[in-house]
Amino acid sequence: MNDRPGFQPRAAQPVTAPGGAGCRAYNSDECFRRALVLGLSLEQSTMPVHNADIAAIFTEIADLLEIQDANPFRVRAYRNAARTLEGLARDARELIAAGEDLTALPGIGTDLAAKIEEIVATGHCQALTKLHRQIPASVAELLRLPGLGPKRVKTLFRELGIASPTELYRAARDGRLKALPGFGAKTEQRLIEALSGRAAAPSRMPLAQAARYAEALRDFLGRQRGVQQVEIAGSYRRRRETVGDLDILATAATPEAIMQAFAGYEDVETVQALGATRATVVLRGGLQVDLRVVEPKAFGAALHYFTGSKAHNIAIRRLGQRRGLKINEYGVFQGKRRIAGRTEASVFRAVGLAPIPPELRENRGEIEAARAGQLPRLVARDDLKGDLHAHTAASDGNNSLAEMAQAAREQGLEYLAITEHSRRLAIAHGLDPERLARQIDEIERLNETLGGITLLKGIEVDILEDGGLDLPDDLLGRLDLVVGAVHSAFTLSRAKQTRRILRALDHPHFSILAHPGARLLGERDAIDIDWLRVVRAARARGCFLELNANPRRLDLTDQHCRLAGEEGVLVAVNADAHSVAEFDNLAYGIDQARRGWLGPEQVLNTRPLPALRQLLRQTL
Ligand code: DGT
Ligand code: CA
Ligand code: CA
Repeated sequence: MNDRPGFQPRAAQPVTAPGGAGCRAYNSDECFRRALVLGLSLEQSTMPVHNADIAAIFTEIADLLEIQDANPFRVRAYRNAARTLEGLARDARELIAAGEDLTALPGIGTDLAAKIEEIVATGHCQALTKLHRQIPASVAELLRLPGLGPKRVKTLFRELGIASPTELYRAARDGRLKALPGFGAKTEQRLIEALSGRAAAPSRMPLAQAARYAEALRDFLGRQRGVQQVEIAGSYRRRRETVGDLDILATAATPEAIMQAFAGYEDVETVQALGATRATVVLRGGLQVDLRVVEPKAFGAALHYFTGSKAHNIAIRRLGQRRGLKINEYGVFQGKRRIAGRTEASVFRAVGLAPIPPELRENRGEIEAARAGQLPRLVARDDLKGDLHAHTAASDGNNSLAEMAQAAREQGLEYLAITEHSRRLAIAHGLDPERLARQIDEIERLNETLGGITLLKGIEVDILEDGGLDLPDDLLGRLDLVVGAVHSAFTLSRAKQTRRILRALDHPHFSILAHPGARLLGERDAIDIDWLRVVRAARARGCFLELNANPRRLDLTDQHCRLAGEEGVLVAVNADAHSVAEFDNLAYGIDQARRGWLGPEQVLNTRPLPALRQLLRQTL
């Protein structure tokens, strides 16, 4: 999980007052993001302002005032108001609409009540805007760094004139921080680490990498005393190929216990906010995690809301509005009466919909499909009967034919195609005709002795720059299937790249176009091709497209899966395993296929072997 040498887990340092419940309800990053969201949404006038949004604004005001050395009572007033808002069962917006007196709320006087009304009405707070003019925005950025609260930021700004992360990095590197009151060598070191890693760290984490943190954390939280339900919502639950942060929801008999456990979790690097029912931490490795503890009767509504996507939520809320219902993270309301929210299914039912699988919730037609009773039955891992792309030690894999066969069988598969690289890919020890011929014989011999699984003879042949294939026809004709892939000349123009792929598909023995976009997530962009032409050509030739399940590839994208499905081209979900352990990656391919609306009948390797063989013979 963490490959830093000499890595020592250590307890987190909550950035809260001792014993205090949540003195920082939100970090300013979140405030900023939310402010952005609000600013945008108000222009489109679709997004209501929630209590959390108001609380975030008040928290940021308090932070900035504190940096300015303002009257501590004023600072505390904003913090208390933020906490009050977060603890309210009803949105301030509703209270105002109902003509209720906000000053009846604890800690809210006439001044703060007016500000709440202002934020609800406009999404902005003049007081915050004014503060932003006085304090360089870059100073506020310092608040987002590990271990830096308003007090320390104030010291940095006053004593050393540090107003940006860059200046802070220089001062830390030069050893000027440890002399400051409230700073030590340890803090200095931590800041150097955080600041030097910042530029390099990608802002989104691949799903599989996030999963290693997420699943362990979910298990940990689930084991805490009094915890009833734990779900990871957000893009993680929608199984997007990368996640920005994790959004965890829980119900618990005693929220304090789970909040404390969360803040003290061994993988936590910094606690950015710790309140009574919500907290934000950053894990080692940089993944941010939000935890919210909600009431059981609102769990389904919160799960739906925080699963998103935002576009899906907005569309669902509109649907509710047309039925006179109000839908938010606390439930579905008819007037003041909560009519649904305990389960997610109850939320969908309230707007007349069958439950929509999280993978589809992108407002890409799933709501219309649910209304029409036409949600697809999505493919599942158990539907897979085989895998059509694997390597052994003969090219660049780690294991023998027999070991790969056994591992595939243990995964419940009935067939596995062995598809080594071809000679052109010398770094991968690609096979020349002679070695491929030898492997063909070897597979035939091994199949006699294997039980419960059949190895198919294949190749992952390089598609050359002109669209030709890297091995002779007669040899390719002896194989059960030919998987072709682009491993070079990634930057050809769209016209040339498309022509290259179309020529490859034209080849008489070509079966499956492997990782069609040839991208590497976060490392290399997809090749530029005319996707519709390629998909249609594949259909015309009886060829198939691969969805490569390696988490670094996930190639096809979800949208291209959907295109293939709609155009009637079967998709092969393959692990492209280079070792026995990598068959587990099939799950990520299935996630992506589901996001692409694919059902089992649209996936090639859900077919039993005889049906598969027939389909492979039909390639023209
Ligand atoms: P990410 O973290 O960038 O990979 O993507 P998400 O979808 O997890 O987004 P995140 O973490 O910002 O928020 C989690 C969910 O909360 C999001 O999918 C929908 C919901 N949500 C967040 N902000 C808003 C909002 O302003 N309006 C609505 N309707 N929903 C929101
Ligand atoms: Ca998220
Ligand atoms: Ca989030």
